[in-house]
Amino acid sequence: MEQAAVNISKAGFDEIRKDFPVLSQQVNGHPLVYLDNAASSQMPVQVADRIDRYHRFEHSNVHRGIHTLSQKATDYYEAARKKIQVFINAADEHEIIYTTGTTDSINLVANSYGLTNFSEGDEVILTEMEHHANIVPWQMAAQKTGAIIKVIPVTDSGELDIEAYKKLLSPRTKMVSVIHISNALGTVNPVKEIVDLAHEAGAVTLIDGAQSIPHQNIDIQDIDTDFYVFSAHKMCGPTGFGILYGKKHLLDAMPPYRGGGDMIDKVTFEETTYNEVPFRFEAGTPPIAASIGLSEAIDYLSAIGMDAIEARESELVEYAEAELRKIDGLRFIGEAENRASVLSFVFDHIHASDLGTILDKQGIAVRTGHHCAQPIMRRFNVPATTRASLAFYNNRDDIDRLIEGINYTKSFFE
Ligand code: 7TS
Repeated sequence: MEQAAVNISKAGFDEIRKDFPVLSQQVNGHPLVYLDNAASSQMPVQVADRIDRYHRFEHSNVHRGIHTLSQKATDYYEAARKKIQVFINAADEHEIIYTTGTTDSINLVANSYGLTNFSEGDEVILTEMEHHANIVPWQMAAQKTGAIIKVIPVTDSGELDIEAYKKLLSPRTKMVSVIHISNALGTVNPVKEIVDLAHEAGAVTLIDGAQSIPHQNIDIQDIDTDFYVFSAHKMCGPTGFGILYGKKHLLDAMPPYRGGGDMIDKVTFEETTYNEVPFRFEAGTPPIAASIGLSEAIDYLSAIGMDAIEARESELVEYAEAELRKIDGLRFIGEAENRASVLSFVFDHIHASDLGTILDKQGIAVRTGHHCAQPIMRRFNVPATTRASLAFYNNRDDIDRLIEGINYTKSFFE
């Protein structure tokens, strides 16, 4: 039976935990405390049920069939595009391209836009806190074109050095590609300012929104970025699906990245002409069920309200930070003024993986390691951190359990 999303103004955040059955299980003999939301968030039953119903009763391939089921699947698939457009306030639904996730979206831009627009000596500006997904595709494009990667440094508190960024910008800057919220530090970057400065220098921008889309209201037209990318699985949706938003005039001028069915206009052995945007970038049978799942996830998040989610998470982060600060020997990596949902920390005498393993034995799921952001680990001179990352369905009890777990672990090392 399908459940309606909880009305948060009536029910309060603790009520919504019942939408996430995964949270009420025992792990290693303890009630689960899930604090690995930056890696992947959990899926509410409303989204799981919607995907299940599609598979049971509605499945067919899209864009090809004259028959009713195929037409319905196409309608759902395209309605999801419209839903995503409205959710991020993009100007046109054709600016929404389906990909397999943030990584895939960046690879698409680096290959399609980068390989056509970069030449010898052109510059791509990244930051020291990027996820590898926003480093490696640009390096690969730079190797092929002779472009050069420049890096905005990070201050001791984990913020971008905006003055250094201004100095890096030049007429040679072709692309500025920046993480919105750091998955390793939690820093919220001033993306509007970064985009404005890039545009003044004549550069194009990409914002990696993998960690921002689940936590705050995103208004693409207000940020005015040229590209914005995110993954469904970090916002209560399914894995293997994500979005590339791009300004229409840029997408229209970009060549396809992958060839195959659906992305063509006419094919002969001599020549192929291509379909219009966004279909030009969606070769082959697409992730139909996943698009419907993301659409349902957006309905779920919207019913709660992104502003309410942001406020809830800020309150939890503030509480967690204050409680963690009381633990002797704990050192935060990343203490930006403007920080969201991620708490990364180290102890001098406890390795992160030991801490993570002992926490897991107590049913507490955190992530340890370099978080696919090795350059920022090097910047702070640590091989790894322990990272607790929060979602709106976490509560103070989860944080109290984390603190207890850390104190228990510490007792082994003293
Ligand atoms: N960019 C950022 C900022 C991310 O946090 C991640 C995933 C990605 C890109 C890649 O997303 P994907 O969906 O294509 O894999 N971050 C993490 C993390 O912090 N722990 O596991 C995955």
